Amino acid sequence: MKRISQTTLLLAGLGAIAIASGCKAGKTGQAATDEDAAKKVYVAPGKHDELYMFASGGFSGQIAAYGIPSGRLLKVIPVFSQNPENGYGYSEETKPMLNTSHGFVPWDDTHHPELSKTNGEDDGRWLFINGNNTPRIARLNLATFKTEEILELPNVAGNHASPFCTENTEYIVGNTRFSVPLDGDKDVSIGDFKKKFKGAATFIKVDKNTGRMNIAFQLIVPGFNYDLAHAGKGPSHDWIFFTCYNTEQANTLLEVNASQRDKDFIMAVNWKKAEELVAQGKGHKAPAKYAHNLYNERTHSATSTMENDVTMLDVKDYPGLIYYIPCPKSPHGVDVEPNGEYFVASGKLAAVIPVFSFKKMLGAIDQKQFEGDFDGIPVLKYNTVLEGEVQKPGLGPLHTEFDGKGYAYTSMFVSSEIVKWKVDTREIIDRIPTYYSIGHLSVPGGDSRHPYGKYVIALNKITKDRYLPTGPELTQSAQLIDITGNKMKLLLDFPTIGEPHYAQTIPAEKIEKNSVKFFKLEENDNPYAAKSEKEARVVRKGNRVDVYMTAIRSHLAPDNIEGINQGDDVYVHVTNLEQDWDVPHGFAIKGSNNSELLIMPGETATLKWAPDRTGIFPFYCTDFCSALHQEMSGYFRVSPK
Ligand code: CUK
Ligand code: CUA
Repeated sequence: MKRISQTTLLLAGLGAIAIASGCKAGKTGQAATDEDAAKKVYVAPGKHDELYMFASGGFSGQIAAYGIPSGRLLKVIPVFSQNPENGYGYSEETKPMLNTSHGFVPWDDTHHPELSKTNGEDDGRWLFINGNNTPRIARLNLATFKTEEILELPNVAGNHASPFCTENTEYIVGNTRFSVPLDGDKDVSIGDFKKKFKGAATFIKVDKNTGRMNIAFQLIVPGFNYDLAHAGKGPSHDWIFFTCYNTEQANTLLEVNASQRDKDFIMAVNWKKAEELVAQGKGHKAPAKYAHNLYNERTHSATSTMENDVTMLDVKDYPGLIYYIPCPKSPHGVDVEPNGEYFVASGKLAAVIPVFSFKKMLGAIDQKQFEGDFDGIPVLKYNTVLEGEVQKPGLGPLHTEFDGKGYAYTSMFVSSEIVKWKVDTREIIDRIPTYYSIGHLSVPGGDSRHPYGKYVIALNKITKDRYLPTGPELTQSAQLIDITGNKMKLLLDFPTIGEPHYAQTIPAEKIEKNSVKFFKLEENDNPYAAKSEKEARVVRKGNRVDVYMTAIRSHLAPDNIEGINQGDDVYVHVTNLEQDWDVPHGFAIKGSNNSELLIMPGETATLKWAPDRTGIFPFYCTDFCSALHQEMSGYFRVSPK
């Protein structure tokens, strides 16, 4: 008890010191001279950035795409949150994307973007991202920068250890941050945590061609707090590693209850073996209610399906499926180096960074080097799996990425710095302060088999004095650091949206080459599409009115609409007839309680409107699309019932 409260004080104190001393250094910056740094981040007008960085929008629920090295924000891609800017989650076509077993949930908390991989390399096809709160995983298509699929996870609360993918995107995983009783087990006392609360390591099969996700199986694992994960590669291809804390299984995470043990665990899962067991028909179907939402790029609309069960394997019944590896105090990140031999965990309350050997792990399993078991699951001896420790790395190690040249970069939350160390000798080479309180960091391709390297991007939690003040809430921020030399050099600060927990960064050419410029009108299968002005019309059925509207520079058709009554439900289906790049049209109606629509060329989108009073209601195009943009408007006349 005494020891613990001292730890708490120590950490709190050191955090304050780090921020205070950072403030001083922050005024001047350091390392690279301003001129050198400016040259390295300057992207001349009309020129493109070298890389895309996809950063989580944190509690905005979205993803943001930035150009690197300039740090310019290119696009906010709506994922889990409604986005009035383009009608995502407001249009009739996209509302089903936000459906869950709890109904319509138009917000979430995103943490970890994950690029799809082929042979362990980022392939630029899809980007996955977790919804932490109402547990979901989304898949974005990087040809269109649209969210195409959202899958809810049953039996899980706080989908944090997610969505990390295996080497060929065979699976992406999720797991529970807050252990809860399984969905079939309702109304359980919170005091029954140890007996009834479980983790559910979720394996989602990804279709090679379409990217479509389906839950293949869930592993019932002990009720800990599962934090992060990373899949093996090369020799460790068949395995995936999860960190977990609160191995005390306390139902309150006060340090006195949940951080007592000297070590928590890394959970090593042999997913190949689990896959084989499921193929043999092992496991059981368990009741589970979860939504699966799919966007169709031909109809430009989403459908939502509710699923009823899931295949579960209780790991207790299948020896050899998982092992626990002790890991110093409350491990957070777990990262696998490019060769797939070493894996690194970062205990945020730990004084060292342990580096484990996959070969040694297999050896220890072979020779049954167990220090005991947890609920029947073998716990390997720390020293039999350990390759070595990075000594005195700093305070609060969180996450590690790799440059492919034998170096690792670890973020230090409490001492606000990045530490560069050599993977094979675990010797510290360099350190650089970050402003302030870094969470994740991103080296382009830094979790792949062949990192691109060149930069590390610090994703920070606090900005204090780095920018002009904007009231009590300041921007979140990222920092671009050059890693081409021996010493890291700070090049640029740039603001981000929401909290940029993690980002993945990829050479631009991998995305650019697939980029879709517009949707083909002849391929538009939306049932409400009007493919020429001749098809523009108004159709009434009872109190439902469907307006089939077209938009083309510089005309909305029809543009004078009478015969609407108060109490009608009006569905305005706007088809953008343009067949050219970068010509969206917008659509908004006075007093509508939905947002606007922003319709891409060749696309159809629908705004539902229930006029609340009689009168004349103008509508107009909201996107300045041509010299005659102001002419793209019209009137509704709403008459009494
Ligand atoms: S987390 Cu934010 S610093 Cu949600 Cu991956 Cu580690
Ligand atoms: Cu169309 Cu402005």
